[in-house]
Amino acid sequence: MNRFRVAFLLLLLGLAVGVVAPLRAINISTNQTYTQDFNTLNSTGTTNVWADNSSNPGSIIGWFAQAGGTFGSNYIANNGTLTSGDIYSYGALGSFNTSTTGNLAYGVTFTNNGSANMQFELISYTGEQWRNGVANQTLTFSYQKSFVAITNLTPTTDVGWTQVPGLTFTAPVSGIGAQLDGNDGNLAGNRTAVEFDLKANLQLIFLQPNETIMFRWLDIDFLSGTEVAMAIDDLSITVTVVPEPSSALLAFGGVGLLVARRRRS
Ligand SMILES: [Ca+2]
Ligand SMILES: [Ca+2]
Ligand SMILES: [Ca+2]
Repeated sequence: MNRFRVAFLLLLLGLAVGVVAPLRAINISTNQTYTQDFNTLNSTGTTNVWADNSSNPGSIIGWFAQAGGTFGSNYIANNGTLTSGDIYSYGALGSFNTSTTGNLAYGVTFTNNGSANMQFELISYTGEQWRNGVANQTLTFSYQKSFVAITNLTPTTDVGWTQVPGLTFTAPVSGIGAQLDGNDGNLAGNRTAVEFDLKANLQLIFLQPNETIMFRWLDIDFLSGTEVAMAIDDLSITVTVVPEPSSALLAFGGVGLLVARRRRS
């Protein structure tokens, strides 16, 4: 049996027992800015099928949405007037908690499929509020890294997640009086530009070759009050290859070598 046939059989065996690495969604290996405007989410309907990390129409590759309770794997396209607990499309990716859904979370994964370390430098998005409620409700931003695929947003816990407070969105409007009509989250007073320069703040997030990261937005089920509907839109994530420190050292060493040679000559 030649080597190729052995390799092929091993691949088949791997597929059969599920040991071949699962699909990892968004690969990064070069300097790039990932953007997402969520405009491919369905804009009508209350039973739109949500599939994690899927290219199905109405879902988005690399994106996950999960509930601490249940949301039925459907999402609702709406303008803030509905109060069913669910994942929502407001032209943005959002959520509204009830006791049935419990906490809701959504997030996006990236995998470093290159040979160099990568660093996340800048993350920005627009936080939109599509329904009013009690004050100070947030979409809490955090991340988790692993050398195996991350598919679980674990909406009921912060264990294993590292928060980046500068990227948490706090709903800008409070006041239950306006509750009945919903908000237009695209209006200036109902949205907040959230941006955090990880590089300038010396909080670069590194990703080693073959390592995966999940960025998570968590919407807590606010048990003792009236829920706010929040969403994220116009996300931008800038990632670059970590500069090789050795190249600077090599250049320095080269200069040293040159000096030594000149002295000798
Ligand atoms: Ca949008
Ligand atoms: Ca929007
Ligand atoms: Ca909430």
